[in-house]
Amino acid sequence: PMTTTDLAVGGMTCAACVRRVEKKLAKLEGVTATVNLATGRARVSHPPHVRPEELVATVEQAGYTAALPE
Ligand code: 9UX
Repeated sequence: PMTTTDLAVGGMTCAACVRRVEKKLAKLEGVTATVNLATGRARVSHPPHVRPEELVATVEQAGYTAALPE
């Protein structure tokens, strides 16, 4: 059973940014992500043991900002 977490991602300005974020998240075991450039949101499917804070840190390591939306 997967968990879905949405992230607010900042600093993306083009389609290549979107792919960078998606690919960085997909390096985590069992994680897939779809990023919406227009809304600045990433919808992430992941195993329950992958914590949202790890997803945030991963996006930040790709050079973008990330936060858990209100
Ligand atoms: Mo194009 Mo997105 O240079 O950083 S990849 S703006």
